[in-house]
Amino acid sequence: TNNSGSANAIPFNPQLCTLSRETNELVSSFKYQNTVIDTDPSTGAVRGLSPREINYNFKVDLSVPEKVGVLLVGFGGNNGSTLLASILANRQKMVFNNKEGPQRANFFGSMTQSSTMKLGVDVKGNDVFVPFNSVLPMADPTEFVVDGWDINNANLFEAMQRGHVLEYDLQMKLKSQMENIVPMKSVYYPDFIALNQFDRANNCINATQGGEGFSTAQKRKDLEQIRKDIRHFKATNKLDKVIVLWTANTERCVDIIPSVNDSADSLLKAIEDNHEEIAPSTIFAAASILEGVPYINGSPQNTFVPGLIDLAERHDVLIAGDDFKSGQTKLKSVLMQFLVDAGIKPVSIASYNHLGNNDGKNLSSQRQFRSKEISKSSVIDDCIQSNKILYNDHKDKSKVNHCIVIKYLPAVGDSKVAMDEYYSELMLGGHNRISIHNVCEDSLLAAPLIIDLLVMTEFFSRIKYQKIEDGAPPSDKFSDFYPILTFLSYWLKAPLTRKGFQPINSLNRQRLALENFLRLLIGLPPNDELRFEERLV
Ligand code: NAI
Ligand code: DG6
Repeated sequence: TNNSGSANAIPFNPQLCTLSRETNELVSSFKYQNTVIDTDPSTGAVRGLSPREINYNFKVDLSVPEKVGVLLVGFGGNNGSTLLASILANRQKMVFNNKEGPQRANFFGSMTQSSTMKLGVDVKGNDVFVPFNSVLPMADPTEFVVDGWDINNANLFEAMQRGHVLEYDLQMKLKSQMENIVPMKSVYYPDFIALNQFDRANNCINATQGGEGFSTAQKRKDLEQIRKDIRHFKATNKLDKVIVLWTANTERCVDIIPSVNDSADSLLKAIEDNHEEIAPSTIFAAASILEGVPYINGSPQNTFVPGLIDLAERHDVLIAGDDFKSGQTKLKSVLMQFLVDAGIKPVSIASYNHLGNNDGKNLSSQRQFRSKEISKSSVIDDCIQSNKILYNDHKDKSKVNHCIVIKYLPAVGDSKVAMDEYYSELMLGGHNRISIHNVCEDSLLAAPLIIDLLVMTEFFSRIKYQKIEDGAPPSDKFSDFYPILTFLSYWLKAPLTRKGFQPINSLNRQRLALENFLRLLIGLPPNDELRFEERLV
């Protein structure tokens, strides 16, 4: 009863799981239990409870594909070049020097590579933790085949140097491998990213002849070229799977217009018609979906308009977004939950950032900043909605005054400074002020998180489920996950969510869902922290 045949794999619970040696698939049974609450619509008072149980079978393909390909949009940016450098450095177990002496390559900051989760207790009742990625077989990111597109033609060594993220000695050790890699030509429609990026655009498939301008009149052709790039990448590298991830500049949001981007058909027609609300990110997302390749949006723009979601549903392709949740917002999604769950009432949160990298330069433009402001603001919504004692409609006190400021200060480079003040109401009119000052290389937070998004997307693409209806005969028909992969919300600021459902932003709730899902796949019950070994005699 070993889940992959490898030496360090965790055993599974044979009472709830069956391993097929023939197909190398693990099937687990799980009774999903929830409670349906009947509330009074006018007062919110609970009128009744009905426990609900649904039986599911989950099937995990335990064979990790040998070759997983990753295509980054914005490959030559700080995140893109840092990601490639981290994969190469870890693949070769590099040791490099900084002012503190020799440093070993690692993936600190990656939940899948560097965190553990509680599996159970030992015979004495003490907790036992195991590496997160040891519970079931997951792809090894050091084996990812990485390529991508950029509107700028700098090679990846130049891109890494330009980013000022990595230590000089590491850059030199990676030079010979990175200087031969040049991003593929990309799609540039100037209206979507800041005007201050214009000079960077020298590697574009839609450059006009002579090279001084950019055509926005051949969007269907641009789409076909990106589709061709994906197919070519897959074929030439003999890849089993490919994932596309947007880590290019933040775009302005698009307008959602009936008959333009509100359905899959209208969106495809709008591409054909070169509609002005078709952004480069729309082209990349549509190309990926049409090629059956998962697409992750690491930036805040609303790429996933209803038409794209419809397209993903139609082609049954995994999508996730929006905007990596790396530093300030990740902390906010913990602190907000801590305060509200403690019964303390945050009344204002002021979040300031200054940074000097190209991301900051792009965000110094109002329309691109607005995309970021929206995603950074939404992260407190679920906490506010969860507590009607603190946040109700009386005296217009249902909201937190929440402001987001981002300033571009070239001198600080990639070392982003984030300052936050949480001002909260305590009992009997008292107040509490928490101030946070957080400085680090932004891309050293983002790259490990990109690794996690890729590893988990590949993992979820190997899982299928079936719902067991009462009295129905056994069936071998299993379904894929619903395309919007909300299990990835842990890594995303403004989680894209299925229509009709509210996003979960609180980090601990997001992590709990991931841990419990891994547990049920090996036949273990959800982690409840009841600790009766200790608490009951
Ligand atoms: P960057 O500015 O260094 O890199 C972006 C790259 O995208 C540039 O090389 C640019 O030439 C390229 N680009 C722009 N438009 C493109 C297009 N249409 N096709 C292909 N390439 C294009 O930015 P960085 O720091 O790497 O961040 C990337 C994105 O990730 C930004 O949108 C940022 O807001 C987002 N993000 C970053 C986080 C972090 O912690 N670093 C966290 C959350 C989101
Ligand atoms: C400044 O806010 C620039 C942004 O791109 C952020 O650095 C990025 O979105 C990360 O934000 P956070 O809030 O997760 O640290």
